[in-house]
Amino acid sequence: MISFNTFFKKKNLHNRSLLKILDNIANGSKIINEVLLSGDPKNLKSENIKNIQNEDVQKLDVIANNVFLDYFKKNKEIQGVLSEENENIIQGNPFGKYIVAMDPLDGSSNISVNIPVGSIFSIYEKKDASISLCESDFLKKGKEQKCAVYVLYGTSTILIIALNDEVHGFTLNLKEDEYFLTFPNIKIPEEGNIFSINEGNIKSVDPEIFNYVESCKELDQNGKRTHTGRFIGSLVADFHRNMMKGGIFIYPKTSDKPTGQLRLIYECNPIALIAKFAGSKSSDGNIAILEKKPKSIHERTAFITGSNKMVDKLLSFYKNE
Ligand code: AFP
Repeated sequence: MISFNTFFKKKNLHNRSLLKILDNIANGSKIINEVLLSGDPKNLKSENIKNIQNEDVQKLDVIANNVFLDYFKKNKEIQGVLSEENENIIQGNPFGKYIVAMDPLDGSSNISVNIPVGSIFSIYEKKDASISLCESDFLKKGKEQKCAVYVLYGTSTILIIALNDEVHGFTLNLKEDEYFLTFPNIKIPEEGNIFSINEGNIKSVDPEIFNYVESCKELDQNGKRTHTGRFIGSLVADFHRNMMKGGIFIYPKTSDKPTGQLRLIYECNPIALIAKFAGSKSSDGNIAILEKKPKSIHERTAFITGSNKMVDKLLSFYKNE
């Protein structure tokens, strides 16, 4: 078995600065995994609660945020962090070569019902490390990302990395307390039969999305279904299943969320980079996700990604209007 660190040595990845960040993410995720598996009932809450001393007990997204921030703040390679949990950017080492955007615990409303959650990371080079960090450093197109990572805390804990045009998956071995390469060189199947959308929103989405979803429900000549619908409500879990099996993930603009629900910089961009390096594409229905220039750090966007042929078919509905 090839361990996480051995893998990068074999790949001749001598970028020690980046390796340190990947190591932080791997180590942080081991702690989150332990907390999730600890069986402590207070960790199963989706909201902040009081303990018996009437003290505030942090909900898990805050715990996850603190775990990763603790690592990143000590890492001299990192000049700053943008997190879903913090309104403002967090300054790191003024001379750090990288900046990191993260959703430390995505899908956290699912924790109380024992459904998989994830952590998502987007890593950029800080072009001029000597110029002090500001919000605009995070307002970059997703195609400029150096590396993207997610961790999925599911039936096992896996870490997926997109780097140098490749995507690789590692599974956490609890006995060894180490990630090992289990899914080398992941490619998204060109075609799939899974569609993932929150159908509670279907009456307020673009007609193109509505029509595409209707097309997924068409039966074949034998009256059998052509597609299957799956929506967990944890982006990482929904995307991961579709990446491995073939499918499309859609979170469009809705009446509740007129600009979409998902965050561009630390949710959609890293997933879109992983999709790209795994051979596929992502769009908001109009423009490629990786080409979008964010205007604000917590910006939301509509998001479509998955198997090439499914994404192309959906986008063809927009072109035909
Ligand atoms: P939470 O982290 O607040 O649970 O949100 C999860 C999420 O951002 C993403 O993981 C899901 O795909 C999406 O929201 C689900 O949103 P809906 O509940 O509106 O379907």
